[in-house]
Amino acid sequence: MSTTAPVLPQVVDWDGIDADARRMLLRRPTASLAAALDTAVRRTIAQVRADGDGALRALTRRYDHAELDAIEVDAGAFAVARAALPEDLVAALEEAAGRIEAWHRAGMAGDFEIETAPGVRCGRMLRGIRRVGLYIPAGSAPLPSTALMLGIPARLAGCEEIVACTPPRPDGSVDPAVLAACAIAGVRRVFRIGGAQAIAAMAYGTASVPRCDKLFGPGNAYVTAAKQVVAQDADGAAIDMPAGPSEVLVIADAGARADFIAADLLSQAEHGPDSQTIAISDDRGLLERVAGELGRQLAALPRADIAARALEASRLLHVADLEQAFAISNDYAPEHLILQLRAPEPWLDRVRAAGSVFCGDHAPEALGDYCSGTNHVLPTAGHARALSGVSVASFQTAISVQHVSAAGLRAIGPCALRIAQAEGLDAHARAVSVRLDAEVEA
Ligand code: HSO
Ligand code: ZN
Repeated sequence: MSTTAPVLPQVVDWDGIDADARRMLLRRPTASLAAALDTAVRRTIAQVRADGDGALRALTRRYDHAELDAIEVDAGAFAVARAALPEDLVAALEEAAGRIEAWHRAGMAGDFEIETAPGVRCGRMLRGIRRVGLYIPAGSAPLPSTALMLGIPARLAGCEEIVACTPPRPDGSVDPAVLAACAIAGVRRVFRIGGAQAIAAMAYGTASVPRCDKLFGPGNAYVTAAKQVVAQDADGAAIDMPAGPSEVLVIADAGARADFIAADLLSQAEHGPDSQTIAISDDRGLLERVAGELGRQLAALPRADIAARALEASRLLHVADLEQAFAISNDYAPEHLILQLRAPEPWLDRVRAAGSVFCGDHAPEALGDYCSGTNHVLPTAGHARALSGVSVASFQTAISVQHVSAAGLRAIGPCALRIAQAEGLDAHARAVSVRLDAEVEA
């Protein structure tokens, strides 16, 4: 733990500062990739494309200090990992998996077909993306919960091949809880590689690692940069979303508890020094008590060092009323939004942009991180303005399909002819008229 006293956030009066100061207060760490990072990641990707498994072994030696024999985890290792875990942890992972599956299943879209004109039936067929690659972080903290959050919707989507990559420990093994979670989620192929090299392996394939069509999951700056690089390459892979440092924004009324709010901010702050934590309230006294609680609770945390660095960018904003709080939140578009309000439900209509919302005093973000049922892979960095969290749909494509009878062609063909004429696309018009004419002759 660091010896210097942590810098705790001060309460800021939103109405007392101008637009520039407001923008500065809510600015996230630069989303643009540092040039050096980009160069390093491109070099790693090139190395994996050129040397395949050999490059994976060399890079794992360099970055994870592990000597790999087989890159893939042995099929027998899943049962061994599970047996090595405390029973109550296995039970908790299984319990969480049950709720995560129930929620994701309830949200699944379906196929449909309607008759858009007599003799014209148009439908949609959902298909699981054939080969998907999941990244399970294991840097400062292995995250078995992420294996559940990615593996379960992938399985429900009907993906043919689901593979996962996770960095090995120095002895070459994978965290047993991550392996057990993979097994519970239905992910049976796990590779002991991390970082940009894992993303490169899944995007382009090597002798050991199958090439994937879409890559999912959070990761450090290198993983995130690598995902963006492969997503821009037509020969690479699609990605779920640009992942960034985790964020939470709490809106609290005068009846909220300062210790609950501080605990929620700290649960996000302990993820990493660049985590973003904001609390907004119309009660200045409450926010001042939150600042005090942050200092008190921080001291007791094993990861106080990390959390203290994140708190340097924490904001406690005093607003005139809750309307203003929701306006700020919608502009910021937080990954997680916690409403510590006496009556949160009527306010839900005001929420225009957020990854996941937690209603009331009894809904800490940590429940959504693990086991309420919702997904914890969510849009950060303001992307919640236009993107959604991972769901079954993230692992599927929707294929449209149409059936047209001769009567259907007669019914809608003239419409196509008229528009083709306006666009000056004669071959389009002919593709219709040649059939209409054949109908007449027949
Ligand atoms: N809060 C993280 C998810 C997570 N928390 C995993 C604990 N484990 C990003 O939403
Ligand atoms: Zn978390």
